[in-house]
Amino acid sequence: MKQKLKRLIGPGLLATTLAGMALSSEQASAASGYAATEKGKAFIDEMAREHDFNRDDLNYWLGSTTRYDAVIEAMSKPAEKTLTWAQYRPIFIKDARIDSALEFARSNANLLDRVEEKYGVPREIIVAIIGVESWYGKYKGKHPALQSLATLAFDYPKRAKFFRRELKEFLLLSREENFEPMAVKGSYAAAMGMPQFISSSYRAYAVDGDGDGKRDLFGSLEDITASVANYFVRHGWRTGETVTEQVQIQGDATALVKKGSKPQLTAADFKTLGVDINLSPKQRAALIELEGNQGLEYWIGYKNFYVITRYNHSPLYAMAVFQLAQSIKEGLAQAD
Ligand SMILES: [Ca+2]
Repeated sequence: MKQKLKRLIGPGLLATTLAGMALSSEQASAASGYAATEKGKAFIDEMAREHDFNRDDLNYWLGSTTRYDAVIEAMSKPAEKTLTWAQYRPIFIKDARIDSALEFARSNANLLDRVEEKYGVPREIIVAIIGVESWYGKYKGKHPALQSLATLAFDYPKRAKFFRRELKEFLLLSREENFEPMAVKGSYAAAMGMPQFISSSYRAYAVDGDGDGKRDLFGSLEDITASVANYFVRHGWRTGETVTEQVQIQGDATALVKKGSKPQLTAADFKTLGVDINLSPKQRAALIELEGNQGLEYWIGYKNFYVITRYNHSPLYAMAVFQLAQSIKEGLAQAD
């Protein structure tokens, strides 16, 4: 019902009309693009059957969508997997980005007051995330989201399951937020808007900060900042707690580092490396190893560090966000 109304009034009207025309002509029974593939057909069936999408719309969208090689190439070399911390850090922790961050924080000070108050996530973290993700909107992504997702869902077996689900989420999101699916742009993995939410995150965690009834992560700073804060709250951010701190270790850290970013280590575990940390009996932390300019660095990753990795699993990413946030905090304090 909702979809029907939207199709009548929304930008989907053109698509529906075109698809309808095409289907009524002779040649049109020969589907094209991903609509002509077995995987595409099965997907169309599923979306029509289980989610009540119009088949003509689905055929038009996937029929106009073909394999996008640039996305497959990009997927095989994300910076987080090929760079060391020494190489990764200067991409994000540099004067130009810190200046943009401070400018963003200052010009949105009142908004950030409200978001911080409501969600308990400090402004420097929210501002750092938006800075690392899109440099305050400078890099929101130029890849057609539908084509990226369809390519990864149907032509990239390694991550097909994940991206097929994201493709589905993307169409559901487009229907809910009244996006024209073929017009939406994103990163090569179809992360969207200033905070670069993938479709499932957009649906689950984006909020309507300005109360206009839409969740607009492309243009509304109220929606964008509230959505980032909400994402952190929903993943367990603990207001006021330490994120991470650097430590010196003695001995071989391999076994503890291998446990990953999820806090699982006790104070006794840290003691085996000569590190004295204050953890309550129930509290756990992680040991993060980074290859810095001066050799290996070791950092204690507390719960909030892990929460940052829920945004992007790489510890390099979480450390970049943390250090950019520190620079923002210091910059704002100096100006006061
Ligand atoms: Ca809104």
